[in-house]
Amino acid sequence: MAPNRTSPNIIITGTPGVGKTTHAEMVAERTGLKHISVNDIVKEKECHEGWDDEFQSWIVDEDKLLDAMEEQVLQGGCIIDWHACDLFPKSWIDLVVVLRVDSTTLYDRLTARKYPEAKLQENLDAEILEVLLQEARDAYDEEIVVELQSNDTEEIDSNVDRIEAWVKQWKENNS
Ligand code: DAT
Repeated sequence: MAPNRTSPNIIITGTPGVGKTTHAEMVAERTGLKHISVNDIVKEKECHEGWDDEFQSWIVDEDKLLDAMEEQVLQGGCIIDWHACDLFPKSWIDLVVVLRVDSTTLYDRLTARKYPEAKLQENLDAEILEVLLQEARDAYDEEIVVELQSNDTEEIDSNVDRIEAWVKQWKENNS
């Protein structure tokens, strides 16, 4: 089924600290697609039911969030940067990139961010148990879900090259 858009929508997902924002910004710069930071939308458009103090994060109102994003995403050309993916309708999404990282590296990144203990542990467990990868595989067709490693800057470069090439191919196939 051909989507009604001339530029693809990509989700870049994974456990916090895995490198989503870093990748999304670089892919946006290379491809001209727009980086959509879902965290910023949740905050700015108040798509939440308050703040969870223990986990230091917003309690997201998913319906409100989807309403806030729909118009822009349906136009295509969005790189959606978030630590969850299964709320987005399948018809919105052309590629799901799940970034992965070794747990010791993730521990260092989240410690540097001064995550509280409960949140640090929850996220390390989620990465080890491949929660986001499973969520992506359960929610989307397997051929659009790609798992990429994000342990060092060389991997960032090769991931960004790969996503850029995919965008180019998608545009050729859908022009
Ligand atoms: P996220 O958006 O998934 O929370 P981020 O892009 O903010 O992650 O990255 C968290 C920190 O880790 C940031 O200081 C950049 C660094 N980082 C991310 N991916 C990396 C990689 N593949 N190699 C080296 N550093 C990386």
